[in-house]
Amino acid sequence: MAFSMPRNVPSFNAEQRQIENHLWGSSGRTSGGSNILGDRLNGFFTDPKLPMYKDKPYYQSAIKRKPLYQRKRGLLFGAVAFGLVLWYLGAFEGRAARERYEKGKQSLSWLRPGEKGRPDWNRRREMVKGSFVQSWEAYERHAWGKDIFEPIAQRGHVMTEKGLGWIIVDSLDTLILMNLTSHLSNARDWIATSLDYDQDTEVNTFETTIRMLGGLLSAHYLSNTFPELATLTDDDAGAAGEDLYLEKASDLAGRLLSAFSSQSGIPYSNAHLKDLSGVPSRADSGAASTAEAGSVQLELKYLAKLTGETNWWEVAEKVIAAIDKASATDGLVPIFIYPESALFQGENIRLGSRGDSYYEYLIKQYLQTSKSEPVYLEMWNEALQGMRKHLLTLSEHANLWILAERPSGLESSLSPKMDHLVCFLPGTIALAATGGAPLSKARKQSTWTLQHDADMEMARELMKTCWAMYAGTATGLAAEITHFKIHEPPIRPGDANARKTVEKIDASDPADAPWRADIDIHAADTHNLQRPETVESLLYMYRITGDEMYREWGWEMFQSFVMHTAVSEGKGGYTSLENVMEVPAKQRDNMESFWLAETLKYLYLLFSDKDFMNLEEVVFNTEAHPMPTFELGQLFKTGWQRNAIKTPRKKWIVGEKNPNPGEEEIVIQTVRLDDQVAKPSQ
Ligand code: DMJ
Repeated sequence: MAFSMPRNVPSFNAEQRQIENHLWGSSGRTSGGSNILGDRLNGFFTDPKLPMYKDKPYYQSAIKRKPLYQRKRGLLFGAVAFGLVLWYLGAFEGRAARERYEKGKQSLSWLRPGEKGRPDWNRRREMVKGSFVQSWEAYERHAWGKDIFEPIAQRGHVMTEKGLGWIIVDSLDTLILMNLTSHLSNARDWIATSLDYDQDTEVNTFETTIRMLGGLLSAHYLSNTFPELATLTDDDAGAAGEDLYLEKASDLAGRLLSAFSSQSGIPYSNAHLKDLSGVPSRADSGAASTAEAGSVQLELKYLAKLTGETNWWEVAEKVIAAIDKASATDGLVPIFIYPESALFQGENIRLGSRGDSYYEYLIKQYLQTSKSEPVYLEMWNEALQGMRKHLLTLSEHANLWILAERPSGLESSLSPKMDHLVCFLPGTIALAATGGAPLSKARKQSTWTLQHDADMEMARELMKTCWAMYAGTATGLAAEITHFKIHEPPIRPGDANARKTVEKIDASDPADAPWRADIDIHAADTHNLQRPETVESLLYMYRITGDEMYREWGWEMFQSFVMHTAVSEGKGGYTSLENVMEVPAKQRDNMESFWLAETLKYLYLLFSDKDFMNLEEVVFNTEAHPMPTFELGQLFKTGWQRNAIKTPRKKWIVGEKNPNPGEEEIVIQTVRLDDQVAKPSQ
């Protein structure tokens, strides 16, 4: 594919910066080293050329402020007056929130439909679809074609000059699955006439791959494989061309390819869509997040399969080979990696932000090619054992299974916190154990072992913990991050002194139920972005175990979302929350695209028949876009082998003693700062 290559890289326009300030600045926090943090925040506030979009929590509290007494007196008076205004507005807002909530509660009586006997899952599924339609129509009315939607202000914004169709493209496959023909027709029309990737802008490689490339590829798959769903008229299909989604996907992928031009093949965090250059992260000393680097493979490999172009395949697997060569201990990888040298930065290990989907894509790559590439299963199993050994611990009062973090490496202490993002894990463990088959079927296979039973126990227990993160708040919705009280010293499940985990968790349990005493939500983490990970896991757990309890938990969550995140009783769409610990919950003004792409889709599938999107036939990418499993065939094979050296490689400075004797020389990491000369990192 040929592209023109102009060299000028413009600064982002003021409006876009404002949007990013709003989005990033309003995020919560998650753990990280303070230098790393400093880098991030510096980059955030000073660099006009920010990566396009990120859905990652940041420390807000770390912004340094001078003590008040050092400021001028006038400023102090100003601040007091400003505080009074804020207080007044806050009080006003509190009243408004209460009124909104009471009104909403009355009008939402349909939520408890008075079913007699067995729950009517078809009806519940239609209610989820109803919420999707409300969200979509509010977006159509107020922000059509925009990348960001603020349902309360009833407006939208683009993230680039012409916009990227962020919400439209991310929603395509949900529109198809829900059979929303006329809405899909509008979306398709917009893509055919307005979506143009030839833009002078940088985008985040990972986010654009999982949401946009994944969305287009999934729409291509579904519309070809299930033509009876959301069937378009001949005019619709003809006008835009049969292969509209695939053509757009190929164009976009061609532009993202530049991100993979680093020495090691680890992608740079950003890609410039027009000048086709990869751009390292301007934070984190140029390091990429390991989850981001390791979560583009399903999309690129499916594109390779569809087009027969093997370069996509090679690019994708080179990344995993490089991560493997960096030699994680017990399969657990630090959350940053340098694109040039493929050396890990720091020792922060977690399954939350920046770590999560690296692990998810290991097992899903194994399933994508119909279990014919054992290398990915081996890496997944190693990591899962590593999690048991280093991260799993029990809570103090109810012995809930907690998947904690090791912010300073595996030899240092546990940090007992779980990002909501970690809740993809229970479902993924169950998926790995059975390959997506129902448990009853999987257990009859000769390959089933006691280890698989133990893995299913881990999946069930972690699912229960994620449920407790919802059941333990006033709104019934989880906070962005939940901390837990754990035993001191920590106790692991299976240890001689480990006690039985609490059997049942219910939102109606009394205030002094022991499990409630284990949950500790910090003030900075109380927001809820309508994230999907827990309902995602519920879908896997329900399909695999057949236990209806998981569907019921999903139904409770859906009701809580409707009750607290609806704008104008749902007619205005649904939005994020500031604080899940208060009722009425204060709302934020942003509807994430993954509310449509993931959360509502997973709920819809949870309430659908079990063979609708059979888990043995599709893999969902990390943005919930289903793609088919396939055979390797003649064109493709695993083109790499695992690294035999198991000790983590250390970064070193040229001229110093090589800490990796016997290995090829490692090129020192270089960081490109803006458009200046490359400089060695510290
Ligand atoms: C989504 O973009 C994806 O699920 C990603 O893997 C993690 N963050 C959001 C949803 O929380």
